Amino acid sequence: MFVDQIKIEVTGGRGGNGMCSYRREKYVEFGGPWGGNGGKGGDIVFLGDSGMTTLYPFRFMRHIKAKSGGDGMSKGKTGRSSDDTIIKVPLGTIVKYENGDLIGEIKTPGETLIVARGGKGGRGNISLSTHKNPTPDYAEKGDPGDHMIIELELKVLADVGFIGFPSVGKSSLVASLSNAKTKIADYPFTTLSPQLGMVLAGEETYAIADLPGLIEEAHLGAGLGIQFLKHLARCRVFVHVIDGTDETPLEKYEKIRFELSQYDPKLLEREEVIVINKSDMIDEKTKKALKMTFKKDVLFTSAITQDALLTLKFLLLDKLHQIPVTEEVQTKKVYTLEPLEEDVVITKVNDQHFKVTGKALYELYMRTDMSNDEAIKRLTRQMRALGVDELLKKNGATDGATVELFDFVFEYVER
Ligand SMILES: Nc1nc2c(ncn2[C@@H]2O[C@H](COP(=O)(O)OP(=O)(O)OP(=O)(O)O)[C@@H](O)[C@H]2O)c(=O)[nH]1
Ligand SMILES: [Mg+2]
Repeated sequence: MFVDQIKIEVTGGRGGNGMCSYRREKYVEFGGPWGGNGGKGGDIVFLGDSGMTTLYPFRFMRHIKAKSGGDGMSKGKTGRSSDDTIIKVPLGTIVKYENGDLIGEIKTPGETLIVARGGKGGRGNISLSTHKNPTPDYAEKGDPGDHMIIELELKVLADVGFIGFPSVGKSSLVASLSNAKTKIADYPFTTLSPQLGMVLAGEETYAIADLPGLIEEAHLGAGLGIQFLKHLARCRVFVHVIDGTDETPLEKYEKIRFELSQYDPKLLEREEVIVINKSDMIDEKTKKALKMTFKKDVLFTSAITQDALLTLKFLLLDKLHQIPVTEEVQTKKVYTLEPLEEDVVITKVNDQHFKVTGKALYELYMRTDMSNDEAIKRLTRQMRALGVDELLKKNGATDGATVELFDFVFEYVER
């Protein structure tokens, strides 16, 4: 079993900004606030898809961003809420935060998991009007969506295993078909342990395994032995690679089959594709003779000229479609989640210099249009309500102390 892992950045959609506008109509005597709320930003949602077996497609999407909500409009109209961004993932995908804590796991087809939430829309000045301030001069900005790096992990079983004598070109074929970085050389036993590669065939993916070479009496320990054949146990299809320049290809084929049977006779029943490689080195007459010898379908390939590799790729996909995946028992693991971040956190930089951060403050700050004095005044009131002034005082702040609120700096005023 191999572990396919990938890190990606996700950003939920930003909420739309609230609108600040006033009603001005010919026959309406008193104008009033008229600005609507912003719409919600889209979520990023993972959806379990039984047709996928690898995380390979994620290599092409390093950063997933959901759509922003629409801004609020005049006449009290709410901005449009954004559609969620739905991303298909294979069953068994485990999603974690960067620190390793679990976000969730997708186990069944159609199961969904929100991995980044879109931000709430900001309120327009209609919603913000109160008894005390019936015509607010400001509106809220939309909240930013969740933004983080997440890790996807999938325990991958190879769908296809490449077997054959040493130096027939197994690694060369696997490297040409997939993203595997497997060692290729002209001496036997170049590949010492199974290597996994992900194949992208159209919009689908599957996993292939490059295996070490087998030789006669491998079951008695010759060469690298046969223990690595345990990796073949769950492969749904084998590609049996033969060197086209070999003098005794059929004998070699049967020798490999014998070694397989020594590991487990059931392996002989597995669906297989016979590939005669190094086709660039043999002429038509030899090909005809080889076809006659094998009396079965064979595919001539070349890792050098890439001959028939596309055919092989889709032939394997076709076979995989016909053979169902057997249920894999997932090992359970217990995760602990990090405690939620505090609402207000005060850090003392020096005697009269403080930094204020925290979850609730961050939300308020991001909602505030810092270019609007009225909006800033409101933020100041909200901060007081959260106990920020009190906490600063407790930490020794006196009139004129510097307070950093994210990227905004102000002076502390004692009350
Ligand atoms: N001419 C030609 N040479 C090839 C082809 N495929 C592989 N070779 C060469 O054959 C040699 C062995 O290739 P590998 O891919 O390492 O063979 P392998 O089957 O993985 O060998 P082991 O890992 O030792 O079992 C290398 O020198 C390759 O360049 C082919 O299609 N045509
Ligand atoms: Mg190899």
